[in-house]
Amino acid sequence: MSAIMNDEFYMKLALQMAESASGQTSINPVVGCVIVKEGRVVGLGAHLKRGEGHAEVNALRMAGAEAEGATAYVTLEPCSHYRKLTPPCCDRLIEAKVARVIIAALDPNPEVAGTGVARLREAGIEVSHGLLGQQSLDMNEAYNKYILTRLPYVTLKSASTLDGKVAARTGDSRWISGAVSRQAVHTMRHRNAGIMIGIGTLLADDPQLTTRLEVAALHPTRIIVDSKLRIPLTARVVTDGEAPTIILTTASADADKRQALQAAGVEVIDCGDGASVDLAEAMRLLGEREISSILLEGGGRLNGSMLEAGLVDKIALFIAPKLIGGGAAAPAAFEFSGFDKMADAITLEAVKYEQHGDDMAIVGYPSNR
Ligand code: AOF
Ligand code: ZN
Repeated sequence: MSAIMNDEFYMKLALQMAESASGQTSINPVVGCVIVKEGRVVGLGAHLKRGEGHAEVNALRMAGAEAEGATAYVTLEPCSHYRKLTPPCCDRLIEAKVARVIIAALDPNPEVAGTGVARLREAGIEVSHGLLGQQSLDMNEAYNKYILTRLPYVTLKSASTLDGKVAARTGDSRWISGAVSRQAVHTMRHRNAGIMIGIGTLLADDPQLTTRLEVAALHPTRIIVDSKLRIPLTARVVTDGEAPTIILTTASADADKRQALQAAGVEVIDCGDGASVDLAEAMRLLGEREISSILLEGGGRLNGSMLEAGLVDKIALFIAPKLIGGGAAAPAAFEFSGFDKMADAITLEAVKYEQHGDDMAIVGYPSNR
């Protein structure tokens, strides 16, 4: 390993620190900061938890008086807005007499959005932005959407065979993808605020929907789409107490069942008064509860409905090199009425192909999002 020491080297370090906090900052972005003075790193910091110190504050605390005349590498534009208790990071950097600030990405938060850069420049600090900016934006995809819309960022994840099946005709589905893919999926669970499935999948698998990695990790809030409240009170997501559970239903769902679920500690949310859950309304209500990102783990019907409604921001489709067959009896990853012409198909944009053991993941952004 012989990385070249330059601005990019320090920004990469800041990005690495930011990424390590992915999943633990709630609705806030992940941000890293490195302070360098005369060829020595004098301060390192990341934003670790919403409500606690920003990256710059943590790094400046470590640097102390050494920050004077130093260069600060920050993965996101330093904030310029007054918040609950603490002054903006811009003011902190100015007070510390930092000479240069190198920023990866501007903060899309309308309260900041360029004013951080302006404030630093007014104070005579040399400022640049854009260095590895895309990497910073990529690790804050959910934040970038949520801060502007208050809607959760939805990543649809599915694991299917080469012939597009998510189970055999008997319903058996353990396992389609290999161990390496499954660990990648559990990392995705750690990084999302919520995990969502349909009642069909719950009745078939009674899943826990927790994060299971070699190391301890965070569990997302479990979200079940269940228009008629068919969920059994004995379901693991109701009884195990491992993470909060939300059930999305409709105003016409059975009142007794609703009460029993609430008594068991589950939150039941009405999403419209139609025959089935209004998914767009569901996203709005989950956003209100500060669920800023959701990992959607299907089944095919819910995947299809979310996709048709234009509510999916990103797709990660894991494909195992297996063929299971089974025709219409074997469920597929996406079920929706579809289009007459191939030219009308939903396509993935900015597609990436990743290898996970023997499996492949196709990752991209649906064109109708
Ligand atoms: C920074 N450095 O490390 C972070 C920033 O809830 P608060 O008070 O922490 O404010 C959150 C807002 O601050 C967030 O929406 C974003 O604009 C900015 N986040 N800014 O200078 C940081 N985490
Ligand atoms: Zn700040």
